[in-house]
Amino acid sequence: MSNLIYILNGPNLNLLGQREPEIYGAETLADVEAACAEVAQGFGLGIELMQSNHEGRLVDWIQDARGAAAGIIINPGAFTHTSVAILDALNAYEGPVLEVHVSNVHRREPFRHKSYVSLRADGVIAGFGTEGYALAMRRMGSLLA
Ligand code: CA2
Repeated sequence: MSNLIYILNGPNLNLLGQREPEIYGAETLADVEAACAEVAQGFGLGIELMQSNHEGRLVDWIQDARGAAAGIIINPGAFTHTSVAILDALNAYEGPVLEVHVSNVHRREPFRHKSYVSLRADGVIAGFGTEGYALAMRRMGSLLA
């Protein structure tokens, strides 16, 4: 099996560190990538971090993960709350799936309280800022050990 972890990010997360720092913090997706790569290395894992504003692209990457990635960490952005297609793709994936949200979605608008992806996720991190990705990476390492 591959030692690669896919870290998938949905719409607008390319803006991390550039807008709304009071909600999403000052770190960019490149900072997240560096932090996750460091944790992954300690577990003998590698990462591939991807971001798309397009639902179908995310579905394609989840399908690609079958046979190519040992686990998926995903922040689906706003698709968290709407996408049956992403849930279906994750349900067809055999490895561990961890869901990350930078903000505490449960303290925000009611429409953010529902996650389709949580129906499949093995664990969920929300409200730990961008540190949540590295924490999820650590958990992924122990799940795969
Ligand atoms: O808290 C999270 O990580 C979210 O997945 C982020 C989504 C939001 O729709 C979810 O409810 C919770 C939005 C991502 C927007 O990312 C931005 C980052 C910086 C500046 C503006 C938007």
